[in-house]
Amino acid sequence: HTKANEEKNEEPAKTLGPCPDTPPNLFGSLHVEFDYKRSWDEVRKEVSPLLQEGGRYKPLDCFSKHKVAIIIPFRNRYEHLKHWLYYLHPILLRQQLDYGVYVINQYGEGTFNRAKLMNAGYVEALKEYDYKCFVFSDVDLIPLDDRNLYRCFDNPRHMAVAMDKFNYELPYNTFFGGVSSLSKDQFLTINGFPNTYWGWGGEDDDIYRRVIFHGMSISRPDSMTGKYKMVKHERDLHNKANPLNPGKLSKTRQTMAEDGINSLKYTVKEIVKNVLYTFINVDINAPK
Ligand code: UDH
Repeated sequence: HTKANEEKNEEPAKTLGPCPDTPPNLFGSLHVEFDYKRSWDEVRKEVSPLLQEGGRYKPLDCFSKHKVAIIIPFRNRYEHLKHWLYYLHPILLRQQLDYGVYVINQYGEGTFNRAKLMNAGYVEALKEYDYKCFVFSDVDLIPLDDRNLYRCFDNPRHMAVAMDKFNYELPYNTFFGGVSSLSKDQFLTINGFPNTYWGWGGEDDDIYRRVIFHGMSISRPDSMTGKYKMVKHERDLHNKANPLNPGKLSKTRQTMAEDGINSLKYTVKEIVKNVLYTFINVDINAPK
């Protein structure tokens, strides 16, 4: 009880104890369905009372050591985003994270580039807060178990290990697609993600190789905890499978040092915050 506090007539500052390592109020397996078309108002009503502007949250009753930015590469998938926000915010709250949700929108109609958008998201999130951990998530993937923790581990983590569309199995052993987490240090160690994978395919395998080539291994939840449900969809416009991408993988060992966060170029067109997320529209110089 300090004199300064007395003069301002304030309570003595209380320091919060650390949140428990295992969040105490998790549900376990979850029911998820995409048939119901809920309105944005419903989503906000359900999840926003506890959030701060920009889709930010930190626990009020304990100190969270997990400062996590969730990065979603995005263009024109608002129905999926609505499902994502409706299901994920309550999960992230229960996991007692100090987190923010960043929707990184690719400006214009050019060829999509998932990995470059995730690089831009990393840079932009760090301008806002001292995040130590980055979860990179496709907009259409919802975890079916809240014990799948959206935090970082001793090694880069592949989280979407059992997706419904792959029969709840890894499609192949080195798969690193869908949802993953890397600490700031791990991300910088691999020079971030490649910027040069335009269109669909290959970038997730390049990231996997970067991790292995830097002497790290992949951490994963078990196949029960790591279940995901994907919102079914057709291939988007301007994101065709690029036949040039697979061939680039044989060169990752050479290219990773100069193609990554150290060569990233983009411009921010706008940043818009609402209660559910921070929307960052970026021009990544996409080819037509
Ligand atoms: N994304 C967008 N907008 C796009 C393209 C991609 O938001 O126009 C984002 C989104 O977060 C998506 C992620 O990039 O979840 C990955 O893209 P994807 O969903 O196209 O990749 P996926 O491998 O599907 O999941 C490929 C098309 C499958 C077509 C199957 C038809 N039966």
